[in-house]
Amino acid sequence: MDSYQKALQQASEFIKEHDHFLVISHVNPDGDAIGSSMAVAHLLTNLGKKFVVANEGAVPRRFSFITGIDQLMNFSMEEPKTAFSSVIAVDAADEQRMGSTVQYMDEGRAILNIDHHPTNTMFGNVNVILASAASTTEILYDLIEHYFPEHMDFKIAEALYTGLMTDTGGFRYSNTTQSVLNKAATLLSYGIKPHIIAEHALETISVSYLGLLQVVLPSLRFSFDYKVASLTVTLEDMKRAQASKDDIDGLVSYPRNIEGVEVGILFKQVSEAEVKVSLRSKSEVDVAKIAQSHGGGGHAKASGFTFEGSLEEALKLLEKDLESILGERK
Ligand SMILES: [Mn+2]
Repeated sequence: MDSYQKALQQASEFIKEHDHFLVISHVNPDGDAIGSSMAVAHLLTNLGKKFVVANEGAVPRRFSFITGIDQLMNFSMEEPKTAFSSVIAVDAADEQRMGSTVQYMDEGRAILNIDHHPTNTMFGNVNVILASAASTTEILYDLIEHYFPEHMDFKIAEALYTGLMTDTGGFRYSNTTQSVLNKAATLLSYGIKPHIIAEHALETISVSYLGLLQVVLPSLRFSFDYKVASLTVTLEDMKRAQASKDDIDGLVSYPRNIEGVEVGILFKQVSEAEVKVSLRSKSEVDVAKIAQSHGGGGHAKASGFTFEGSLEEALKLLEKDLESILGERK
């Protein structure tokens, strides 16, 4: 049995042996974080276990179609009644990524950590980390298929598929493997409708999203002979477009998708002295390394970090980083 199979077995034992779980993912949850949380929640329900599934931050509207999503508590809005001694963390690379949810854990808590981020710090008592997995839901698929096959159902399939689909950019990114498509195909046998999930999670755009795009597009900036493109979202832009946090997700695809561009960047001003930097790579440039060198994390092709300083300073910092990788600025 290889180490991944062994970890899956330990995870199955963790789930069987414990009860009254706190199920959490990362702050500002994406499709994989939410899909993973809900898949675990439905599995625990099917096993007759008690749990609270929660996050710091609201569920983006495009994921509100997921069956049972009302169970997902937003800990920045409401607090749980008790602390938890058994925790299942999904799609969270480190304890900071879980935000304030960690304060609801008992001191001697046991954590099952399931994730696909190569930067995962192995903070769990049981760690199931597979960096080659396209999504955390792909790992959960393996876990459920091997150890809880009789509990797989429509609700779990819908949640797993959502994570697989969103983390592969609708089965288009380089992490779309034969195994991903085989798993997606098997999930369809539980009655889920891929066009409906895609319509909700990928296709639908809000009026405020388009408004924000309109305001932000003039900030498009190229450097390094059109190998790097960036967009900037200021606090003023957010106000002008009456946009919400949700509306920012996906904006980084615009610079990334431009013909010839290798690295796409989104600079998002969080406050006068804080900037969130999202990095996307289409080439050999490993953007996880850049993010890590500034205290962030992620994958080789998608990463991010928070910078303490002004927008101008953040732009300069990235230029310096990329100069050492891409050579002299042209
Ligand atoms: Mn993920």
